[in-house]
Amino acid sequence: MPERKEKFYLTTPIYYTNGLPHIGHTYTTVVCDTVRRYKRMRGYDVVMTTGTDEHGVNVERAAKKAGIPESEFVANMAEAWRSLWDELGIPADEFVRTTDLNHVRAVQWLFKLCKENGYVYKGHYTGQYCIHDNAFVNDAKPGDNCPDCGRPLETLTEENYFFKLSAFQKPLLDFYRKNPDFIQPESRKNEIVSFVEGGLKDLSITRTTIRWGIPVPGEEPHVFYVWFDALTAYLSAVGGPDYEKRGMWPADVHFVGKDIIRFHTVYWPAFLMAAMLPLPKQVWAHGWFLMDAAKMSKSKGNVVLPRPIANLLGMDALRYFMLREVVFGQDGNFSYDSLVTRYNSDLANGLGNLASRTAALIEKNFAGKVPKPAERQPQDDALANGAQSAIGEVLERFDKMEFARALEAIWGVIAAADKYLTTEQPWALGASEADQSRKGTILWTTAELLRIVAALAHPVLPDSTAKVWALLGQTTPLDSFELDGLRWGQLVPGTTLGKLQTLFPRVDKTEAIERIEAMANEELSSASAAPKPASAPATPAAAPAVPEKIGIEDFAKVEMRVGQIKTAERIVGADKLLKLTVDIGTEIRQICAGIAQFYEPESLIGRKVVVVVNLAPRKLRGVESNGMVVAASVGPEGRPVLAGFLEDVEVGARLK
Ligand code: ME8
Repeated sequence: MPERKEKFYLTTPIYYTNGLPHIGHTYTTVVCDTVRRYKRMRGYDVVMTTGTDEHGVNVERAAKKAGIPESEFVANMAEAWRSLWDELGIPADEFVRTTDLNHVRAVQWLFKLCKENGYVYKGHYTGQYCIHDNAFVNDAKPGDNCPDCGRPLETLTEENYFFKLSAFQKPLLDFYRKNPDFIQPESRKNEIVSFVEGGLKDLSITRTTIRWGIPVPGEEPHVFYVWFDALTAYLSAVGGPDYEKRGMWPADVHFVGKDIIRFHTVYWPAFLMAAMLPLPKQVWAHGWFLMDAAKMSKSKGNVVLPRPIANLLGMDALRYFMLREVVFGQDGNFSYDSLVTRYNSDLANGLGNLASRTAALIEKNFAGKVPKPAERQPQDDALANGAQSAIGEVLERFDKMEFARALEAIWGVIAAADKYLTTEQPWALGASEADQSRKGTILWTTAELLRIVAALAHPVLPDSTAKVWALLGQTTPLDSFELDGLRWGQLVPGTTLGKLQTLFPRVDKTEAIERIEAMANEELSSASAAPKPASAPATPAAAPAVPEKIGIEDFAKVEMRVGQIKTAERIVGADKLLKLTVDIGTEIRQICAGIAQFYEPESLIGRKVVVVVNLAPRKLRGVESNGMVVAASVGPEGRPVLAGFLEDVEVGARLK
């Protein structure tokens, strides 16, 4: 049996759906994709997860504003995120939506484990609440106004489930000590360690004032609150309760921005410890891309969109810029000016020019076939040695997530080759045998160097390096090429070159910036004009839109009575339906109800329910149903919860 490759599981954050992706989100996803490609080239079995965080009050509000049900709103947004990642060539292997049923089950399972192990209890949460927006405002003080609508806040107390985060201070500190690489970069680790040393308060993990969330089983109206729900997505993407079968958990690295490091390095390991599940190996928190020293945000109107840049300069240019310009872990400034400057200098004049010069010279002098190197001179060896030692350095830099340094080393090799060509001047050599042979050595050397550059830079520049690879007549796919086998000297003389294509056409800076900005403005204005992304498919609504108003006479047409369930049984071949007999005071009715997945038949006997008694009879799966038992449809999965009464009521009483 072939040995199983070593696994590597990495994730981006699970992004919020109340906005569309900008280059900040693109940055994390590009980093993750780069590491995925790199690890694949090092022989790992890699899975990358991204996804959308779709619950909470912000989504409730955004959906309301768009005039569509939440389920439809998030389906459209998730589709917009997913299709943008596809378009940009950075799709995840697993795209998890927090409204996916698998995820809902995983969150409920994690909660159950934490509760069984004694780390969850019921308590009360008091906070500043906006009646108008139906939401608590974090960090507000009594007397504050709502930051969203400006109305006065009220102090409100609600029942919540709490997670005993306070019990994890010591276990977390021990864990950080035993796993010194868990939090990266080092500077962030110190910050987290002092935060935890300062003491941890228990954490409210459910809400009763939010409707759009994952229900806490048997505890409605409790729904899970933000982080307990979202963080679990990393686990639900690779099997949830069945994670052992897939063999990917624990994650090898979670890539996040510094804004959410605390949730990933304090809450998340604590939840997992409480559930006695394996902990992720590393959390890497990078810095922010800033615009004029401010964090990008839609409300500030300073967002940069990835699509216009990718359309004009190519996605490789954006990837290169993001990873080269900023030291990974630190903040960096984004400007179109430096983007286009780097594009022209490093890509058009650097890699692009070296590839086209080399290919054109081989084409002209050796009929498009890689020449054979002859006797080497010291300058050839110097170039070869430089490229060979760059291999080791670049791999080490990638291993440490030092992307800018890795690229610097690769571009150092490119610059050396440029210099070499300029000094050796193969174009000035004549047609004599000695000159031809020297020319062959020079051009083989630069072509071999290009092959090494293409392989090393592939994780960052997947499209253009694949073109260089094909240009050099290499037939094995570059993305499965094993970097461990990369050595100087493997380019086979006589290999036929592929077709020369311009990799990075030079652009005029002012014109390029104008065009990118014009495309971005167009995209931003069409996104704000149409809340639904054009490409998104319509999805069935789980929650109804606000219905038209009706008069009392219409309501009076519906006759509802108190009924009592006498018998309940499953229907063969219909796994959602139960066949009930219900006493409605005047008679016993047979009624089918779509509640089989959530109620055990025995538990229903004797229960008093609300029955619509004047519905026309109909057949469900061949069984006659004469009436309807009323239930609420709860949460994203539309879980039925039977309506009932707190006081004892007489069977047959009419509801008015
Ligand atoms: O926080 N520069 O989602 P989110 C760099 N749903 N990276 C940036 C950035 C910027 N200017 N802006 C955003 C959430 N990012 C939660 C996460 S995870 C279980 C739940 C990136 O849509 C960066 O990775 O607000 C940051 O942490 C993330 O987007 C925040 O994404």
